Amino acid sequence: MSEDLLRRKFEHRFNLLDTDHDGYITEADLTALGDRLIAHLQEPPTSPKSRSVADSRTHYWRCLSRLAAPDADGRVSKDAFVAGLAASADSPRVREMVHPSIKADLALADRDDDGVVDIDEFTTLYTAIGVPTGQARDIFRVLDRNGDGSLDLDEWLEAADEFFTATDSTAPGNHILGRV
Ligand SMILES: [Ca+2]
Ligand SMILES: [Ca+2]
Ligand SMILES: [Ca+2]
Repeated sequence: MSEDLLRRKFEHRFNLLDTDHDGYITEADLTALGDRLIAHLQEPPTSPKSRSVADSRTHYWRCLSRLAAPDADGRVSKDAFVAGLAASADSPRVREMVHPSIKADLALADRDDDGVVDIDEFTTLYTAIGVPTGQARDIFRVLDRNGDGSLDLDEWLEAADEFFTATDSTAPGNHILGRV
């Protein structure tokens, strides 16, 4: 059962990263995703926040291509993605891949630069990756574990780590990217 949950989560993650829906993740998918966030939040493309988002996607791709062997055309299939994540779940490699993009996304979403993300800032970011507003608001409430109305970096990283490792169906981080 728990392995089913992990597989469902990894497949869900894959589908959101496969920006052009061709059944493979490529470096271009990750670049496009970063560009979409930057455009949606109307951040100037050359600002430090935008550069961090772009750099974090390059980093994500480099880590992913070590973790989930790309084919000869530089593409990671869904099976390779799921197998690579499953094989790395207990190592720091997934955290190393994911954390920089979360830090960059938090900074990008944090429009008033108070160091945390409120529900409106969160919802704006999430609609950019294709999560409907109502669902984004629900996700925010689950991830805001201390219920102070804002999401700080620790809460966000904890949820991401749970997403990639938790086999407990009640772990809040399971829903960081919407219902799985
Ligand atoms: Ca693709
Ligand atoms: Ca803020
Ligand atoms: Ca909080």
